[in-house]
Amino acid sequence: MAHRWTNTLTHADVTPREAFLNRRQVMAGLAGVGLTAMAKPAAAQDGLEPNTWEEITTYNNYYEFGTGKDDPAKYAHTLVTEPWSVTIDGLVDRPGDYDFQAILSEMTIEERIYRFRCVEAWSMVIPWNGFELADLLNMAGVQDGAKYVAFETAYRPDEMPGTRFPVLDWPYREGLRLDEAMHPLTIMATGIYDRPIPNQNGAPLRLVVPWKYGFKSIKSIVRITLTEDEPPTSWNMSNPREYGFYSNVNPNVDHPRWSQASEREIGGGLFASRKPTLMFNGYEQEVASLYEGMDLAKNY
Ligand SMILES: Nc1nc2c(c(=O)[nH]1)N[C@H]1C(S)=C(S)[C@@H](COP(=O)(O)O)O[C@H]1N2
Ligand SMILES: [Mo]
Repeated sequence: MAHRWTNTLTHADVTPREAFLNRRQVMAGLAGVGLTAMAKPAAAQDGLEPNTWEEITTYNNYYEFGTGKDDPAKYAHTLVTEPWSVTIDGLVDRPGDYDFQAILSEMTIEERIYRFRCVEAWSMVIPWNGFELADLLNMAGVQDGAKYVAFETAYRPDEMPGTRFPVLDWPYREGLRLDEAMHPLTIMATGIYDRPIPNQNGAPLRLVVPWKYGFKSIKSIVRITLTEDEPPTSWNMSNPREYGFYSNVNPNVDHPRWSQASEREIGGGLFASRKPTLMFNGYEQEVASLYEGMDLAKNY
């Protein structure tokens, strides 16, 4: 899909970001020619300036490879991502082990440029490639009683040096309410800047929920389970007072140890001023209705 356009570029040595920006210009030029194949998902994505490939792939949180921001880029290459399969089980019509390549062949890969806001109050803009989680769940067939979706990251101590330390209760686990999981903004990312997603960013497939704090966007997923009850999640288990199940980005609900009203933009430079954090990370129009009638300070 998107690769075709990238391949029309003639410079061999541009960075992924330059190639990407060039391609977007090409796309803009083609807009009136009837080539409408490019996905145009969230209206909110227009006007966002993506971070560089370098920034996105060297400043990471992936505790299975260490707690330093530069640890994942240094150590995550040891993770073996081929072959890869994802177990989909629980309340589904077609439970089983789904091969990653087989999944890909069924899915439509789109580009989604999303804001990404870590609970630690830094942020980036990332041009993901991926497919809607809803399409994958529908492939497995969600049963009536399902209310939540639980996710698990691979747990391979031999390939993940950070898991030798009890920083979290491994494997890393996350979860969503079913309506959050089925929302069209929720994607499984398989690429960045039209390249396969690097290991440090969660290869070969990771969740991206752009209106929630980054820790909800679980990496290198090996299992997806449809459940009736709210599943246990890693950060909530480790510190329930600081990290709730919902973890929607909210400038009005502070973390017990710091303000969430503003954020530091990665790549903004040492003296850049902090930017105000937006309700639901700027996706309020799209997702606020999911939480109607809920006290967001209690359901943090
Ligand atoms: N398995 C796993 N997934 C994870 C994490 C992790 O440590 N392990 N860190 C989370 C946190 S805190 C953030 S901010 C994002 C970081 O994603 P990035 O490194 O691609 O920016 O991944 C999330 N997913
Ligand atoms: Mo985070």
